[in-house]
Amino acid sequence: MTTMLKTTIFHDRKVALQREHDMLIEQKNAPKQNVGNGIYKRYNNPVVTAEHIPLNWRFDFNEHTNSFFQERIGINAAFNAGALKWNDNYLIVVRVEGIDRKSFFAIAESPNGIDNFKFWDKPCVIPQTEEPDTNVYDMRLIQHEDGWIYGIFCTERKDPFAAKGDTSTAIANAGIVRTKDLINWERLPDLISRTGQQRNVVLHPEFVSGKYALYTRPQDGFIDVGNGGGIGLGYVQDMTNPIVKDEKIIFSKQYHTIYELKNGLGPAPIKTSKGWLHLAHGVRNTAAGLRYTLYMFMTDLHNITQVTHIPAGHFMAPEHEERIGDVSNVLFSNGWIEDKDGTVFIYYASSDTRMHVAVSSVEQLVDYVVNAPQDTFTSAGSVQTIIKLIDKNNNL
Ligand code: M1P
Repeated sequence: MTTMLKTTIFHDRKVALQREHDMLIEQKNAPKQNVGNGIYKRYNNPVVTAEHIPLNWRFDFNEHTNSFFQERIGINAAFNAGALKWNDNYLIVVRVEGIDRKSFFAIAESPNGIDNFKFWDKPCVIPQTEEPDTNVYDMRLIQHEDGWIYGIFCTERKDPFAAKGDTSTAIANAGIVRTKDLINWERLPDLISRTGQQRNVVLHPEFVSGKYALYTRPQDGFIDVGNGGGIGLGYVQDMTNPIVKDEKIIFSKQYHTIYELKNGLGPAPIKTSKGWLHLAHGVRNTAAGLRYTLYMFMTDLHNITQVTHIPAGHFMAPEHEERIGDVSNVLFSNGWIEDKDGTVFIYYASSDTRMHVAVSSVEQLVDYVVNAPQDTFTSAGSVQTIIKLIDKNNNL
């Protein structure tokens, strides 16, 4: 191929890709046109996908070393993001997964929370502990009343006791970083708890009796939670020496529910006058594999171990294109933002592939959590719940 032809390819591809990328980032998002359930509004477009990753993270822009303007570093997915309002903008710390299977964190920022998410210049550099992480993912960002912003994420390493030839068994634990500027991250020791593994660990935003309160998800194995599981709560005296004490399960997995197999907390809870609003995911097994849906519950304002309200079933389940991806039939959320006016931006990922937003308000969410009926755990009970509503409506 002649040098001139190569130059044409390089320039044509570069211009076309840049145009395509700009159009994607600048695309306006709008709420779905259906009437919906009155609890939240989904939006038409995903807010962040693998294609949103800046071109200069993926392409070598030097014509001499990349004459075909080929993609040098592939990105597989952008999902499971923590979220935070920052200088009037909406930030999500995205789990970006390369085609090499390694996940890392990168911050994307939007002026309105629903579109125009642009990644910061570079991915986050997370310092290592003495035992380096093999893979990191699912960061929860928590603005704690102690003045720090904490990032609690899953750190995954190969199981040192895996049998010879077993190249997949891993151990999951909670890694902890803190920052004041979201650029410089201080790595603290990994969580020390009594259980074998931990994932979905979240810091409560306020002190509880002078201690840090951590929501946990103890598990026996890497995928299976085993006999334990559930959403736990334990206390840490000092985040620089994070030993969880008095870990107790406050929300167990339960037979014949959407959290039958396992569950885990999503973002840090939102404080309301009625109690703490929680968003979590529940997992059940089906003939088609695991199904992850989102559900909500509320805990007492003064006793955060006390679950006060649990609407039956899921709050959000994967629908339409959300159902398909790398790990299909999964919705997962570890980030939401409450605005001063009470608007709540719920950032959720579908099928371990892309990020979406749904918009609600504290008032709508509290109304839902407090007034939607609880699970009766039997079909006959569900029928009675429906008949009660029909009768109530008939008596109007
Ligand atoms: O693949 C679905 C999810 O599986 C895990 O969540 P959990 O520990 O609750 O089963 C995590 O790996 C999560 O990142 C992933 O989205």
